[in-house]
Amino acid sequence: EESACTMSKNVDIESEKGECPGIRSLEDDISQSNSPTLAFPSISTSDFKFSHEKAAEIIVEKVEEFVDKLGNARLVLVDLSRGSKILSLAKAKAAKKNISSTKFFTFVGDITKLNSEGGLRCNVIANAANWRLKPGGGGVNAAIFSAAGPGLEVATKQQANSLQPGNVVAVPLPSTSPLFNREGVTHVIHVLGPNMNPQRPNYLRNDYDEGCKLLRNAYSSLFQAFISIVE
Ligand code: AR6
Repeated sequence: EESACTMSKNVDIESEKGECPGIRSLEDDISQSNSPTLAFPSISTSDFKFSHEKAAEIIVEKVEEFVDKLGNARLVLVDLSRGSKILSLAKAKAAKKNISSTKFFTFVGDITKLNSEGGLRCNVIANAANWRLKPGGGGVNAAIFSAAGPGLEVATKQQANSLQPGNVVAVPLPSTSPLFNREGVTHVIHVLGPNMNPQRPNYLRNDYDEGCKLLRNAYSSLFQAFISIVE
């Protein structure tokens, strides 16, 4: 018979493995909670080549700023691999600031399969979008548009045709979308982050004063949009 230990979910929070024979673990509480939850990828740190260190600092600064406005809602930073540098940086910085791990935690998994594969229900997910709000292009944007089906592009178009760096647009998902049905996602919030990749539009030429300002704006707008959806 499989023990609770081997069945534990891949929650990237401080694990309570030592208490594994217990009936409920912190991991179970977090996965099974019905609290409104925003899952978000680290904006700009892959294709857009933004500094991981600076991005982690800004993520945790913004989480700290919004944590008291969340009510019973939660913020979850997601990335694909256990070795994710951005997850470990953010986790360490959040711990230093004593941010409650029930309000903010990191999670390893595909943001389009959090419920079905990770057992983590998130009613809102954020997308690291491109300025045209178009499907494809790789990264989390391609994954979200593909998993959501064509309904996301249609619903996005009804809200906006393009996005400026630092801005977001919240899109209600049609109930026919597989992301809605399978994963329980009701909204996708597109975020356009600052770009440090010379091959992409709005290249900031390593101007981190401007870049950090835009990334702060992006997370403020994202967390505010999430709060507006759930309150
Ligand atoms: N689930 C969770 N996290 C993911 C997934 C996934 N399925 N896929 C990637 N990540 P990126 P950016 C993480 O490159 O840097 C696109 O082409 C990834 O490891 O998706 O803001 C758009 O069209 C990283 O931590 O976004 C834009 O043109 C984070 O998501 C451009 O890339 C963001 O990586 C945006 O670049």
